[in-house]
Amino acid sequence: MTLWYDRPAADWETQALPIGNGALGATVFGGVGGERIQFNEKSLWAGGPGANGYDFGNWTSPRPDAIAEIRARIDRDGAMSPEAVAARLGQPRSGFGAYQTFGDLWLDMHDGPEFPEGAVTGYRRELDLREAVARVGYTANGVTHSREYFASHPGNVVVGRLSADRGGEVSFTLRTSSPRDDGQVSVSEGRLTVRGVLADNGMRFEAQVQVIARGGTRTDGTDEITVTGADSAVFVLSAGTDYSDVYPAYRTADPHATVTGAVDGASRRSYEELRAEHRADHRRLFDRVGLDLGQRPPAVPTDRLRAAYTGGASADDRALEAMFFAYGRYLLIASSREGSLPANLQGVWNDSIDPPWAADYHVNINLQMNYWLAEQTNLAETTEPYDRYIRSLVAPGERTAREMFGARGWVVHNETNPFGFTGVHDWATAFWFPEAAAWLTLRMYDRYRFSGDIEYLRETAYPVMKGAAEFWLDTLHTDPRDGRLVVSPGYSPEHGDFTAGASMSQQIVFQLLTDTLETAKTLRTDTAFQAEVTAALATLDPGIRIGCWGQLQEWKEDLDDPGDTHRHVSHLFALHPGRQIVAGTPEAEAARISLTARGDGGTGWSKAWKINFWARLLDGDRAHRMLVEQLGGSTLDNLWDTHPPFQIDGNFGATSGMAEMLLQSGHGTVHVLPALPSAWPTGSVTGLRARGDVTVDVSWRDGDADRVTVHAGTSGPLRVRAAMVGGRHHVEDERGGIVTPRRDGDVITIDAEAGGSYTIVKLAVPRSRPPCGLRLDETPLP
Ligand code: FUC
Repeated sequence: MTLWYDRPAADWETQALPIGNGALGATVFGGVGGERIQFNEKSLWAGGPGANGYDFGNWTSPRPDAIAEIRARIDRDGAMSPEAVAARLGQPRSGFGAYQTFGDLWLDMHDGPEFPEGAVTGYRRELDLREAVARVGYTANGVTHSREYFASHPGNVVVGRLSADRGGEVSFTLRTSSPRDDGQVSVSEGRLTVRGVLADNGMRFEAQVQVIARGGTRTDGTDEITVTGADSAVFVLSAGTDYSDVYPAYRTADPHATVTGAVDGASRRSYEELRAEHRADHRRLFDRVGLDLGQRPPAVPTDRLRAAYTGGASADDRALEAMFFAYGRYLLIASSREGSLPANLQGVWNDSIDPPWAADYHVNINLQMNYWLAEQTNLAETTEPYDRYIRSLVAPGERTAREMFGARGWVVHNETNPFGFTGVHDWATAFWFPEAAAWLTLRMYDRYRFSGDIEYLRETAYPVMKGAAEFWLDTLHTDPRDGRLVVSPGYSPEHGDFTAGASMSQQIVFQLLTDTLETAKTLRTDTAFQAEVTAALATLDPGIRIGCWGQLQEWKEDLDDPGDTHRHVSHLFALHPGRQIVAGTPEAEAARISLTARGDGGTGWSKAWKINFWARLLDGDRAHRMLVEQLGGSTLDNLWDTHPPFQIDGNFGATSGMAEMLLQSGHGTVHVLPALPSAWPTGSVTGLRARGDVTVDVSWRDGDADRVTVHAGTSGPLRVRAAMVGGRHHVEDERGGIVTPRRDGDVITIDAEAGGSYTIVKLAVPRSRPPCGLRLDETPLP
């Protein structure tokens, strides 16, 4: 579980190695003559309050009838071009801002040779996923140098240590730089401080780095710190801003005290202590899941492993796949921890002041995809920033709902920022997606389905879901063609014309109203509201239609072009992440036809989504083929997903897809190995989570499970589907007692007790024996 390379990174995007603790991120280059550590703090954003012209994307001039007019025109003409709609409903985007790099930390090595020209041997740069540590090691002039870096969540610091196998050999100068040049640098007592204000929006920021040398001398310069002849040296970095996620000001206290506290606290402790605490914190999450696909530690560096990858039968190919799966989990832990913003388009890593798509929160697929893996791969804690962020969108989103739509509830459109941008702009094919709020809340209900946590459902999920549902109760439109309730104007993400009742719009609203109604019933609350939702559901168009070439229609009209390979496959929302379409039904067959026509190409996230789709269609080999496409064509040397450029959703979506191949649980049954590809004949996985508060361990051989353990978190009937269940098997509890489940084909139902573990063991088919009383050699000849 280690990415490794035999040379330093020359390029940030494709080669630098990421560490992070949710709020802080850093990328390590591992140069020999000089180290570069680019770093981030996730709230350092231009834009928002204080930025020129920012008004949350709300219309700057009132347009009382604009949406009604567009609706009427769509009713009359059937469709409208995105450009025509944007001209009426859009407006130039101002003050949206962009995620900012904090800067770079440079360690200029004294007299260190350059690589590869200098006499350097044994160079290795690595990222150990299990320890969450990046390391650099090499030998130069007879001295072996080692560096280690990690980002501690408990300490809120990035920590680095430089050491050598001979005393007095650690000598370097530490300095910082930033592409903005808006920070004032000062140095005192081995601490370098960068402090400033973003010109764009007045946001205050501060970073501090404390340098602690063991042996040798430390010299403070005006804007740098020099260590000479030390045995080893440690630096501790923390950073912060005065951002707060509270509408409308989005500002809190100056970051100085928090940053000082974090650096003081960590500086008082030993490196070993900090590292042990970090290790325990990371492994508490990371170690919950283990995947064995028959891999062995590869003998070649990770860039060559990836270049040689074909998805064939080699142990190296399995190693890359297992590493990629683990990397998705690693990246989520590193970019989404309690107390900070959720993972953005680049997680937490960004080296630019003008990153692609502002490294923002796109909510027509991307932010949602970032969290698909969280529950399944046993990282529920990483969703705290997501929940908090979605809740923070409600206040600005209520204003947008009221002002633009005259509706209750809350709304957000195609993409947003940390400052409650819930309105619109005017890029014709990517500005209108009011379904985003609904889609975002569905993950919260799903969290309840995984955990069964009713407190969470009541306090956190339901209020947000209810607001999203109220918005649609007020905004749905009666289609004059058939009297059904539809979303209008509606836009299937980034594709085609504006119409009424696009499939994805309908499917999302259907799922939202269904989940919200179920929740209100579960919580026994809001009877009048329940009646309103029930009435809407009775006339809502569910958005699932089979078209003239057998495809699932993307629009209410049968408009799909079989030659269209657009990257968004929005109309299959009901298959994944939705749950209206179930494998084996005519609608699933139509989804398969659509998916086949769309092809195996697309951007990184598009391929990742397709892994999930094929897994839900229970086609393991096709899912695996998409994984091959992803690793072969949309993955960089540092195993970051590339859209292109680098965009992290594809990492998270692919890990989710691999989990969906191994375990599904959408329909009241824990389905074990639902889409196992022939490329993974033998293996095991531990710790995956299923809905219904179940944790699952499976081992398989020759393409079939031979041992499945389900750990029940709550009492009640637990349905398990597995091919092995159709053959000879028995079920035992954690004490080895035999359990007698109810059987129905390849499904068994166990009456589980909370805390109980039940293991289904495949039994060998008995070989035919000679008749009783005869010894083998006496067997009569035929
Ligand atoms: C969506 C996609 C694009 C890109 C952007 C960040 O709008 O359609 O491909 O991923 O998000």
